[in-house]
Amino acid sequence: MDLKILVILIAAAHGAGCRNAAEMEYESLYSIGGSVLGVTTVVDSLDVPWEICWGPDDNIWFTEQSGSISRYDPRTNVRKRLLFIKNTYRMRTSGLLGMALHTDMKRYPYVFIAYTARSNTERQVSRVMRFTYRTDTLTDPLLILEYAAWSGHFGARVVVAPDGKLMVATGDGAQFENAQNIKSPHGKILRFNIDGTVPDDNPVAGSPVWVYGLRNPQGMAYSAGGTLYSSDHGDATDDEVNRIIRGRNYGWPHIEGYPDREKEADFARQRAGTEEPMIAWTPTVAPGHGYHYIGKRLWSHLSRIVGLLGRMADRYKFGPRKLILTGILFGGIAFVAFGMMTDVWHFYFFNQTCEYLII
Ligand SMILES: [Ca+2]
Ligand SMILES: [Ca+2]
Repeated sequence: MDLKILVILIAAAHGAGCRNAAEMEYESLYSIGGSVLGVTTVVDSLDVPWEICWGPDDNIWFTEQSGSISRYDPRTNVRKRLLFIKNTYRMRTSGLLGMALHTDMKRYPYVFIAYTARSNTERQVSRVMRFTYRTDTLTDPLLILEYAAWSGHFGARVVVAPDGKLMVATGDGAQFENAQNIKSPHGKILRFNIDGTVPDDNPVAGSPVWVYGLRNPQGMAYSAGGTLYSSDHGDATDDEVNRIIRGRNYGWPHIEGYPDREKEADFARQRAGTEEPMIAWTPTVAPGHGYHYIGKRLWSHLSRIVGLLGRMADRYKFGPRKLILTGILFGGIAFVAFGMMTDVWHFYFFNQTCEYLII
């Protein structure tokens, strides 16, 4: 599989005075309004990248599903593998998936991952792990959670919350009873302290469950104001984006999308604390990860980029379903990309074409 990280550089308004952009060789160059936008591949031959994030070292960190955690320095063009997790169990959508770097790595040099492992028995298991980052390597593995894995619906997005807690989105494992079972870690968003213990102020004492009733949440993002949003893959209908509120029930499998059928409305009436999505899509769109952006000028740029990416989807054989605009909801934007502000805007994103990434 030959997957890539692409970078889009957007020159500052009116395309002037942009040294980095001018030095870059582009595969494509676009003019959008008063801005210049160039696209080039910076890393290729990847084995299904699943997570990408900007590190405090101004490097791009990313996971590959086969078990690699790597770092790419956009200034030197050097890619370095930091860790290969040998016991990764990769089958269709399982493997090394989500990763989050602590937002204050000087004090807390921690990297969190969610992956599927070969256990000591015949069966595969899902794990949430913490590693400590030390000079070009990841050491001191700490197991935060190990739980049952089946053949799909792994969720596996991890983020560090503004309050320093670790949030983990888990899929229901395609086992219908899991999402509404408060004792199961599946079909939930879980909340941990970064040492793996359960915070005292979680909704249920001693339980990592923060919210429940989810199917396969693969996207989480905090807004600048500290609100957590999460996308959730629906079944044949009703992909969702949810505003995550402590202790709420997001309905699955009894409610798909809005509670607009009689049985769904009954369930919502009978159960306190059910929460309907901010938006639901039918036909489904398979929302991936999300990123929250603020800034009017950037928003203007991004609105146009999303349109452009739609066209690039054909050119680079993106699944169009991978690109999703939720900016109307967030007052920002969400798609598989992120940015850094210098005199140019940088957006790195994966050219993901793996048929198993969306279910
Ligand atoms: Ca729902
Ligand atoms: Ca419905």
